[in-house]
Order: sequence, then structure tokens, then C-alpha cells
Amino acid sequence: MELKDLFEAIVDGKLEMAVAVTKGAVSDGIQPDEIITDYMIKAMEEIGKQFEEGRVFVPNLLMSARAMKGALDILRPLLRGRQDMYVGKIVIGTVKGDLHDIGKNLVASMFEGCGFEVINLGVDVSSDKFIKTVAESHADIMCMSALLTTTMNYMKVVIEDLKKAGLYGKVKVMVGGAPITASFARSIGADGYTSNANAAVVMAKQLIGVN
Ligand code: B1M
Repeated sequence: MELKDLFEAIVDGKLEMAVAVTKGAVSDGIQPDEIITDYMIKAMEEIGKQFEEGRVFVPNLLMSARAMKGALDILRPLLRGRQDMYVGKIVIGTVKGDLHDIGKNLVASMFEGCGFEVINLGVDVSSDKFIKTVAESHADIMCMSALLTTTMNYMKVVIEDLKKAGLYGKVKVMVGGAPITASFARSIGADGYTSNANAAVVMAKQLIGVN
């Protein structure tokens, strides 16, 4: 089996195949970053395109997501293995109304792999839950993810509630997800936006003054 079979396995929603090819790639010494960026993310983009064109439907998305998660589970311990020092604490979640978590979990894994302690709140996270967790954990950074144009505006609600709770400025706020842009992030008062998981780690370190 070759790595291009991983792309096909995720697009076709074949979990066992995705896991087998990923295990093979790892034992061949291929770096997790390459497997994720060049095959797994590209496969999710492809299934998204097919969905947009009406060629596949929600059950297909779910099967692809399951295959992607299975493959990512193989790589996650390797990403964690890079950790050599504690950098800071991050609270991360997908905002209320939104159930997309693949990208958010990838970002969370990259943070963990680079030395951050991560509190992953999951999906459909309310403003109350974000704020309570930030307050109790004394997190350095709060990260919000949204994949839907209908849910991205909830990020502003959370930031407004953060202000009311007196935490705005005390915790750095980062946002991300396919529909988010740098100008949207600025307009809602976020401290940072990145389009992908690697850049999120670089920005998080910059925001808290660690190299
Ligand atoms: Co949905 N979905 N989905 N979906 N889905 C999209 C997002 C969509 C673009 C598909 C399309 O039409 N082309 C579209 C949104 C349209 C819009 O809002 N403009 C859409 C829709 C419409 C829907 C439903 C409404 C469909 C329906 O029911 N009719 C529904 C909504 C459910 C809900 O959330 N309430 C729905 C449901 C689902 C599934 C549950 C079936 C499944 C998600 C499963 C899961 O996540 N567990 C799903 C999927 C898989 C997708 C696509 C195909 C793939 C998303 C993905 O995982 N990408 C997606 C199409 C697409 O994106 N091309 C689509 C791979 C992932 C690695 O990328 O999440 O972008 P991404 O994360 C990146 C960056 O964005 C960034 O880093 C990550 C890694 O590089 N990033 C951050 C993400 N979060 C960050 C946070 C940060 C920083 C960076 O914090 C600092």
C-alpha cells in the first residue's frame, strides 16, 4: 500500500484501510506532518468539494471523518512525543452550534506536541463553558474553532462575555476554522487568527512571548 491510498481511503470513508496505510507510513519513517498535510487534509478538502457539488451526502462526510480520525489517532502519540518543555496552558473548543472537530483536534494535538497543556472542551461549546474553564484554569490562551458561516459569529458573543467577566486582555484569544479570516478576527477583537495548525503553534508562542 502507498500513501496515496490514504487519500483514497479517507475520501471513500474506509476506516480500516486508512488506519493500515497510516501504520505502514509510520513504520516506513514518514513524518506525521507530511502524512497529515499532504494526504489527510487534502482528502477532507476533496470530500468537502464533492459534497458542495452534490456528488456525496452527509453520511459520506461522516464516514470520511471517521476514517480521518482513525488515522489521526495513530499519529497523535507521535505528535505528543515532540514535547520537551512546558510552554503554557490553552483552552480550546468548537463554538456552540458547530459539531466540526477534526481541524480543532488537529490544532489541539499540535499544541500538545509543542509543549502546551491543552484543555479540549470538545464541540458545541457555550460561552459560559469557555469562560468558566478559562477562569478556573488560569489559561494563557483561549482558542475557538468554527467551520460554519452560521456559527462563526458566536465567537464575538464569547469575546463580549469575556469582557463582561473581566477576563479580556488577561487571556489571549485565538480563532480559526475554514470561514474565518484575519479581518474577521480583528473585527471581533481576537488577538490572533491562523489558517492552519502549524501556524497556530507559532502564533500561540508569539502571543505569550515564548520562542
Ligand atoms: Co460539514 N460543512 N456540515 N460536516 N463539513 C463544511 C464545513 C462545508 C464547508 C461543506 C461544504 O458545503 N463544502 C459546509 C459549511 C458551509 C458554510 O457554512 N459556508 C458544511 C455544512 C453545510 C455542514 C452541515 C450544515 C451539513 C448538513 O447537515 N446539511 C452540517 C452542520 C453540522 C453542525 O456542525 N451543526 C455538517 C456536518 C458535518 C459532519 C458532522 C458530517 C462532518 C464533521 C465531522 C467532524 O468534524 N467530526 C462534516 C465535515 C467532515 C465537513 C468537511 C467536508 C470537512 C471539514 C474538515 O474536517 N476539514 C467541510 C468541507 C471543507 O472544509 N472542505 C464541511 C479538515 C480539517 C483538517 O480542516 O476543519 O478547516 P479544518 O481545520 C483546519 C483549519 O481550518 C485550522 O486548522 C485546521 C488544520 O489545518 N483551524 C484552526 C481549525 N480550527 C482552528 C482553530 C484555531 C486555529 C486554526 O484556533 C486558534
